[in-house]
Amino acid sequence: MAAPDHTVEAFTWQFLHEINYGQGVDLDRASANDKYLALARTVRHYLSTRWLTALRHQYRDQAKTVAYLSAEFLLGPQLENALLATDLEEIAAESLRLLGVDIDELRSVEIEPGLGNGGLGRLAACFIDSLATLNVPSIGYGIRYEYGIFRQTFVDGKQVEKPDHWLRLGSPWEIPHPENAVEVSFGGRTEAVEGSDVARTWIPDWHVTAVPYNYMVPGYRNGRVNTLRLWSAKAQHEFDLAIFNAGDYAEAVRARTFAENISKVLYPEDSTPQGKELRLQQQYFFVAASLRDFLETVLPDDYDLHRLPERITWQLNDTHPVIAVPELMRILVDERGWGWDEAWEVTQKVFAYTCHTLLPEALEVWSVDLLGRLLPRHLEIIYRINEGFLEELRATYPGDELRVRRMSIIAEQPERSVRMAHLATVAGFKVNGVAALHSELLRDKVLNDFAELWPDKFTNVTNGVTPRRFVRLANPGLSGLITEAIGDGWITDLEQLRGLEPLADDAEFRRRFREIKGANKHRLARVLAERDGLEIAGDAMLDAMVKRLHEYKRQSLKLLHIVSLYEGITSGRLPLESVTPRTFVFGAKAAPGYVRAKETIELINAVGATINIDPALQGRLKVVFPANYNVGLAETLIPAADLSEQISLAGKEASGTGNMKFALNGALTIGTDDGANVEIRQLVGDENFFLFGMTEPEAAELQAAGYDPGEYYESDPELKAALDLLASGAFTGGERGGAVASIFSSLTERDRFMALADFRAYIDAQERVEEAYADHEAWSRSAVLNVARSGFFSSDRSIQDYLDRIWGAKPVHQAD
Ligand code: 26Q
Repeated sequence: MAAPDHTVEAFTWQFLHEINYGQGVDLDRASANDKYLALARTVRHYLSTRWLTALRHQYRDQAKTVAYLSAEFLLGPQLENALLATDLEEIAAESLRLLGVDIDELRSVEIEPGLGNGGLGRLAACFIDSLATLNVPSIGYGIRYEYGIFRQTFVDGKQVEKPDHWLRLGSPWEIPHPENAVEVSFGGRTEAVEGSDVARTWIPDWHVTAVPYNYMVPGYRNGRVNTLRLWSAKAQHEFDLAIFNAGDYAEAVRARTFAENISKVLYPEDSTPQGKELRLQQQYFFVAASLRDFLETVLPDDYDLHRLPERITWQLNDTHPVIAVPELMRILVDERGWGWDEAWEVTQKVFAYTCHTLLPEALEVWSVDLLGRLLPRHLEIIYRINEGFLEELRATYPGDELRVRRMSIIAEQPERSVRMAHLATVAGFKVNGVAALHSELLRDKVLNDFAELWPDKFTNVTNGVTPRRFVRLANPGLSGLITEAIGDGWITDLEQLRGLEPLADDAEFRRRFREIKGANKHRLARVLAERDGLEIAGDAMLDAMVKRLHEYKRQSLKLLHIVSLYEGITSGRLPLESVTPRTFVFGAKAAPGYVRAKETIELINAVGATINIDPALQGRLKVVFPANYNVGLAETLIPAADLSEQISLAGKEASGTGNMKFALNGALTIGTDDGANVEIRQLVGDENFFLFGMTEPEAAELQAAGYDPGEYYESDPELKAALDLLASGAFTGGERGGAVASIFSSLTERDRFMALADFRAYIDAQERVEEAYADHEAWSRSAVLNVARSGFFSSDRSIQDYLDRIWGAKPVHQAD
């Protein structure tokens, strides 16, 4: 079937068809949601033919496929991206205008799928966009959480979480395929198989059905539509029926709920995983379903699995899907009757592992107890893999039992458990970090023993972001200006932004750049007024810190800067006129159980509430913290920013990707030498970046020598004044306990992230910012150069690096 024509008439016909027959209403009685769903389905029609072609090719061709296994895909709003990819923006606008439908109203109806926590999930979404745009045969596999990341609200300035029932009005972007459902099993025991010393029979004691929901992933105007397949858990009919027949109705319903709980909700922690059983169920659930799907649905029936490495790489997005390793071994050894060595050889050639952290507490570990109860056969296989691995280690390092213990997949302390990062590193044919510094630290610190053993296994792929969503869609003004100057090739070849460099010296270009920035600020002001009832000035410097709330990211250091400015002005140390008018914007969700993070939010809101109404400031400083920062808000906020805050303690932020989005939209970065900041600074140049703070080796040294925050507190009068003002209850109506006392003592007593040690350098850097900002022309020159020199941070480049260094897959330009 052919797609509808790219004409206003064909589009309109399709849209009205969807209104009448899809939604079953007349246009003049249609609700905004009716119209939104009809519009979405209309766009879907244009993609379907291409999608079917891609699916057919995937089955027929022998091309190598990349399967991106990720527990999170933080997709964000879909409508605009689909319109952009299909080149239907103008046609849709004209069609709806003629019909008298307000397209902006429809946009505001869309509820974004928030199926991720932050960086890692959003990266997965950028990567599938780039894979499609680069024409790489690929599938994303993940979980269709019924509830995504919680909706954040503030009550008296404190975070209160609300469930994100994003599917309540239905999603037009997914297509369920119950006929392709697969069974996933859990629990039970294992038994010896007669005549085999490696295979065992797993006799599980409960099962769930995994139902795939397909999402279209359109490439940018290249006719390719890839698939994102998200799994939803459904109770097996027989399961409850048996209990039901036994007469226990309540138990039958409970059992159904139990099974369907698996895909119910996204875990809102993005570090310090809690080792919860349900989380492990989720991991095995989506991985087992995905492997089976690929082996049985995507591959031809008679496919010789010895040749699997020619057909697939399973990319493990962090350790969350690493249970795929023993699962593949189980399929080959137990189900297909392969020998151990032959199965291990193939297994070691199909998995590659991306690590996204440096924090030891973020490395996943599962207690043997729990794993053995839920997946007894997998635990046996992990033990067996470890046996072979330790044998190899003892042969390589005779007598070095300390090393063997350090490297073992099984930890003995504090309880016997499986180290998922070790399993991933042993099984993966490649291990990569997500920025140059991060990969170095992985190699030299976190996974150093492994890098010594297998130096060639380790590599770097610096993260990137999709220019379609984060420049072209988010910043139409800047996109237009760029295209006018250098054509529109940059949208798929971001290095072309280099062509803007000479225009940094062109006064007229800079003027237009500033005009766009100003318009973006006014757009943000409108959105914040409507969305959050917040008021910001349209012309102040916009200083943004948006990211998950975590101590290592140091939102509290940003807060100290604000308090210090306020203290300076109110004490007379800083003349009011000398302070640049600024709007500080925060966006951050705290994990619901992370008390200190929640206290930091409370304090930011308290400081904001005080500063925003203090007449002594005459409106020069403003602090806003819109609740529920998400992809949609990011798209309005980032293009409006002048200053991007990337102030983590050096050696803690693996990469950061928000930093890239800001630079690409012409914000200057104030940042530490951490994660991808390092590469941003190298590319944009020191003159166009505000670097401050300890380097990673300096931070490590200070940590080792014994960091004493008291020293900084006592020796820097401005720091002391700011902290004392905070502690005095000046922002909390005289209240000195609670969040105030807690954050004060966490900063001044023992702070793993040494915020006070970088305070002075940070304040000095902020003074350099103010000076630089005062010269509008020089500032906009720097901003333009940030744009021109950030083309490297396209996720297209990241994916090309994965193709070259890890996957060995190639783009396939498909004919119909
Ligand atoms: C694991 C087990 C149980 C529950 C939750 C989790 C879990 C979930 C999400 C652990 C970690 C995450 C997310 C981590 C993350 O987003 N890391 C970020 O990844 C980005 C993309 O590579 C980097 O840019 C950031 O530096 C890194 O912090």
